[in-house]
Amino acid sequence: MSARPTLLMLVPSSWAGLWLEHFQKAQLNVLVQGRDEYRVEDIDYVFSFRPPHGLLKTFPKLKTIFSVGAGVDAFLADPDFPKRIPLVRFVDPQLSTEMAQYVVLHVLGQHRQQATFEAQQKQSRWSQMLLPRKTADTRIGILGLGEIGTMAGERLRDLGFPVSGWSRSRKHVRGIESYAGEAEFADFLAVSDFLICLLPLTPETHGVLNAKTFSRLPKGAYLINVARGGHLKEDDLIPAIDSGQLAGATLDVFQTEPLPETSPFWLHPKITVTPHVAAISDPQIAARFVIEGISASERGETHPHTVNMTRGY
Ligand code: NDP
Ligand code: OXD
Repeated sequence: MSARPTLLMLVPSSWAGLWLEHFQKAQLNVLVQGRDEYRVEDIDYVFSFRPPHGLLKTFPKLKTIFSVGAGVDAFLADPDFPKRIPLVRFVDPQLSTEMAQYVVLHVLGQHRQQATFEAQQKQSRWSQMLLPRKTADTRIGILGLGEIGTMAGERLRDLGFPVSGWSRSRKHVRGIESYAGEAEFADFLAVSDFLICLLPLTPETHGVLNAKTFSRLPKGAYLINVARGGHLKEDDLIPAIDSGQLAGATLDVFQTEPLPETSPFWLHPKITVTPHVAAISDPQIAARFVIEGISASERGETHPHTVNMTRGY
């Protein structure tokens, strides 16, 4: 029996090749689900994104589970998820930077009416009549002021937007107004001309983007959902846009992914769809994160990004 810990990669087979080379120098036995034979009792660590339900509970000696992504809802949706095993989520400044870029891109695109100018260009039309709303009057509301929400808020703050954030606990971030808990939710929505969802998906946040939430926003607010499809009550979105309560939406995540061809979101003129690409975990960085996490676990340390099973994030 080898003294090296054994790591099982539980990812789609098309992904495995992207990751394997980054584990080559690590003192680990690395196995790939679907490619390698193994005994369940030999698996010490797993890293995965959307593991098949029921599988993780079959490894009797598992020490830690690593999530390839920042969001861990797909793990906790498994009714048999072994909650006694530490689940470590991926936290990475590069991932947060790319998420913040996505948010800034879509806020600025809407704020500066880019779609209208592109349409005018197609008609060879020169019109300077579309002045943007004042930046200082365009209020940004970020649902979830965690690793990613804070960075996105800071970037928008630095561009001159007034920024607020809603979280469970009170935050103290320079230039960002903090709203905390259910009691302050309505006040937060009332000052959000852009509503940007960066919450984890938990039973408490499921469906938070719904008709009632939209009705509490200033008329003509713009929605960006970059967190999880389960946050949005999809049937409530188009009526809110068509009534003018929302000016439109940018969606990177959906209840069903890939987004079905029949979804009305694809062709709605005021909805921008991207295929869950706001940020993609970098295999080299994530492999290093897992290797260092395994070393810490072998030393008996608790990882700082261990998911709190009671909160679900
Ligand atoms: P964090 O855990 O760092 O932040 C979560 C934030 O949400 C915290 O501020 C937390 O409050 C707040 N929150 C959680 N539950 C509630 C609640 N019930 N009421 C109020 N506030 C709540 O997460 P990250 O910033 O790292 O990631 C956020 C999400 O972004 C991920 O879960 C994932 O779903 C999504 N994501 C999407 C990607 C994409 O490509 N589209 C890529 C990466 C992430 P508090 O601080 O008080 O605990
Ligand atoms: C993540 C994601 O959670 O890519 O990191 O969605």
